[in-house]
Order: sequence, then structure tokens, then C-alpha cells
Amino acid sequence: MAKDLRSFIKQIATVMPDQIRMITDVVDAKFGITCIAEKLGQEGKFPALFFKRVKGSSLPLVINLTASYERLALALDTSVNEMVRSYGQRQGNPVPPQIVTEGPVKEVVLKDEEAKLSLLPIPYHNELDAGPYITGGILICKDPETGSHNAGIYRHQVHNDHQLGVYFQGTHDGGYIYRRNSEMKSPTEVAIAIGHYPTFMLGAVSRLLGMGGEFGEAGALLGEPVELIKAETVDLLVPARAEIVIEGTISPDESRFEGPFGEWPGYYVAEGEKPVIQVKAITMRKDAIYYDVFAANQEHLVLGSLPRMGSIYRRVKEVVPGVVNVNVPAHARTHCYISIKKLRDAEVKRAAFAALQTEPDNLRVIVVVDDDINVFNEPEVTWAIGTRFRPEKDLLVIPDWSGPGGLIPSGWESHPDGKRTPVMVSVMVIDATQPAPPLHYPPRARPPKKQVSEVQIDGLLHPFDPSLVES
Ligand SMILES: Cc1cc2nc3c(=O)[nH]c(=O)nc-3n(C[C@H](O)[C@H](O)[C@H](O)COP(=O)(O)O)c2cc1C
Ligand SMILES: [Mn+2]
Repeated sequence: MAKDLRSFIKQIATVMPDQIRMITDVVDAKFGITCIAEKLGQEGKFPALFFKRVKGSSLPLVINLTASYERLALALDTSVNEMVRSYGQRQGNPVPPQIVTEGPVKEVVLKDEEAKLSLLPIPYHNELDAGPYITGGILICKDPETGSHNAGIYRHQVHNDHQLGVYFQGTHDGGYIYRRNSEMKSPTEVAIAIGHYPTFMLGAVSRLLGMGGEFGEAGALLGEPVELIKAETVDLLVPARAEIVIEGTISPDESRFEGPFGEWPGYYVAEGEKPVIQVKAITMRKDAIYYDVFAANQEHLVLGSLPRMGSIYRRVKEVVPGVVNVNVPAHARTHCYISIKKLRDAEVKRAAFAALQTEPDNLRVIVVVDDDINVFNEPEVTWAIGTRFRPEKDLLVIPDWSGPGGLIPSGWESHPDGKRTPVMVSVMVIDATQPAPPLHYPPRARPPKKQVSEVQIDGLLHPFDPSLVES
């Protein structure tokens, strides 16, 4: 069966039924949806939430679908432990997309005045957000130089029924394409695809070298070619199995104030004048499901982190073949833990630099550890820093590595009048590995490994009997 948003929802409901919950009460898209998700998050729960009825729209909505590594690992058909390696390996083997002439995303075609954004249940997410935002849309546009399609997730404020904002950050390709077109006084044609199999979203957020290639990447992660179909009003190919596609153009000389909006570092950042998308058409399935990402929350982080980890793993592997695993923790996407089977001391810096090159704007702290450390178990990473890191030798600070600016507040200097100016930011590398070869260190103290592996926990543990301690 071809993979899409609904096939994934069905898969979760079948394989991990506890991980999806349905709400049948009518809920307001203005904070109602995110407040329910937030309340659950405060209890440490991040199930996918399917809202059957959203006030003012006939479409249901799913949020938090991609808020857990366990579910993303399922989408990749692997385990959390293996997902980074699996991602990195598949990234090297793109599967070209397939062009089709029919697809469910064309069941409803609305053009011009009929194409109203208010038909969609677009939520307000965080308290000070300037408006409803499309947070899970994949923006597709074409490189004017090569004609190749590029895709990435970008935030879109809803300005009114027919206009959206777009925030192109730093060096991202979407922004490059827009700026190139604008220099030539040409409009940029765009399509925003909403709702697909999660690996499609992951593919769009991959750190690929050069422009475009995301559809091939998504195919590699999906395990089948992405089906593409011609858009109605713009010269672009769009995913035929998406739930919804919004088509439009960005004029080279129109801008509008966008933001504030709560971003992944957990702050309202990057408000200002931004380009405007004029909506030309909306095409969708007749029973379309609206896919939303809970911005500035776990879902935003998890969805952003896995493509980074996978991309970093692949790039580190090119220079340090003994790389074992990479973790960019969702709660601190500024950090990156890399475990390596080290042959030579020089490999630590090589691994760290490859990670920093892959993810130049957002990483602040790189920790390199040996292969006995599970980078997904942070107490082990901390233990390695505590017992193997010698600050006077093993700390490297790289001043002015990235910026100026960015989404992390330390990339900005605040002034008494409330204004902020962008500054360069520094990064640090912590070498928490043992010196190579790792023979100088005494063995780690542990009970006999073989005997531990033979212990059967099932049937061994019983409820404690309080009568044993009654005086
Ligand atoms: C949920 C989510 C929202 C994102 N929002 C933005 C955004 O508003 N602006 C931006 O520049 N990048 C954003 N990103 C990151 C880009 O999608 C990512 O860097 C992508 O690789 C860019 O693709 P491109 O360089 O091919 O255009 C977001 C990522 C995620 C996961
Ligand atoms: Mn790209």
C-alpha cells in the first residue's frame, strides 16, 4: 500500500494503539488544541491527538503525530537505537520520484476566491503568536538556475483568507531561491504540501548538500518513490498523496510584518518584515485531515532533530569511519553527542567539525564519547564527561563560529531601548573520550556481563510484603 498520512495514522492505531488518542468534543483551533496537548505534555505524555471536530472547519486535525522518536522509528521501519544509522545509510541512496497523472490530493480543487485559508483548521499555538500558523507544511519551489525542485518546512502565518507569510532563515535553500528570483524581479512560485507519511517530512528537513534532492531523499526514507503530480496554477510538481496542497506566488517586492511566533528554542523570535505568499489554489482530498506540528514544543524538536542526527551521522562517517551513533537531544537541539570507536585522538576534532559543518547554525555544544557510551542515555554522557574529560586539554572553544543572529537568543545582544542586534556566536567541543589507544584506563567496574545477560527479570520481582518491616 502506498504510504501517506492516513496509512501512518492507521499503522499507529494498529501497532501502538496507546500512542494515538481521539477527541470528539468540538475544540477551538485558537489555543484549544495546543492547550490540551500542553496539559498532556506537562504529565510527560505526547500521544498523537486526533481532533475529530474543530470549531469553524469541516476538517479533522492531527497534532503530535510526529512528537516521538518511537513513532518516527516505526515510520523508518526500525528501532530508536538504529534510527540514526538507518537514516544516514538511506540518505546515501536516493529513490527518484514517480510522476503520476491522478492522485487523491486533486479530489477537491478550489481556485482564486474559492481558495480560502479559513476552510482549514489552522491553529494558534502559543500565547503571544501573532496569528494562526501553518507549522507542518512542506514548501516546494524550483531553483531558477537548475530547474530542480527544492523542499523544506517553513512557518506560515495566516495574514488573511488569501495571504500567508513565510520565514526563510539563514542559509536555507527556499530563501536562496526566493532571493535569486527577487534579484531578477521574478515572482517565486510555491506549493505547500500538508499531511504525508512522516518520512516525507523528515526528507524535507534533511541536511543535503546543494539545492534540491529532497524528493529523492524522501523516497529513500519511505522505501518507495514519492508520487508527484502537476500543480494546478503553478509550474511545480506536488505530492499526489498529500492531504492538502496550497499553491501560490511570492512577489519580489511585497513584504508584511510577520510574528511574533514561538520557535523551537522555546522563545518568541524572528519577528519582522517577511515575504508574502498570495494563495492561488487549494487542492485536497474530499475528507482531508489537517496535519499540524506543535510549535516550540516536543513535536517541533523531535521532527527537527532526527534529520539532523541522520545527516550528521552520514557526514561524520565520511571522516571517522568508526562513528557509532549520534544524538541531537530533542530537549536541547543545541547539543550533539557523538560516539566513536576511536583509532586516533585526531578523530575527535574531525567528528566534531563534521557535525558543526552539517548543522552550522544551531549547535552550540559538541560532546564526543567512546563507543561504550550510549549517546541516547544522557546520564552515561554526563558520566563520561565527569570521568574522561580534562578541561585544560579536552575543551575546544571556537569563537564566532556561527551567526550573526539566528533563533537562539544568545545570537543577539539586547539594548536598553528593547532593540536587539545580531552577534556572532561561539561553540565548544568537549572531548570526553579516553586517550587512544584506550589501554591506559583501568577496566570499568561492572558485575560479570555474561551472568547479567542470563538473569530473567520476569517472575523474579514481587510486590514488597510490608509485614516484613512491621515492628
Ligand atoms: C517543524 C519545523 C518548522 C521549521 N520552520 C522553519 C522556518 O520557519 N524557517 C526556516 O528557514 N526553516 C524552518 N525549518 C527548518 C527547515 O525546514 C530545514 O532546515 C530544511 O532543511 C530547509 O530546507 P531547504 O534548505 O532545502 O529549503 C523548520 C523545520 C521544522 C522541522
Ligand atoms: Mn534543499
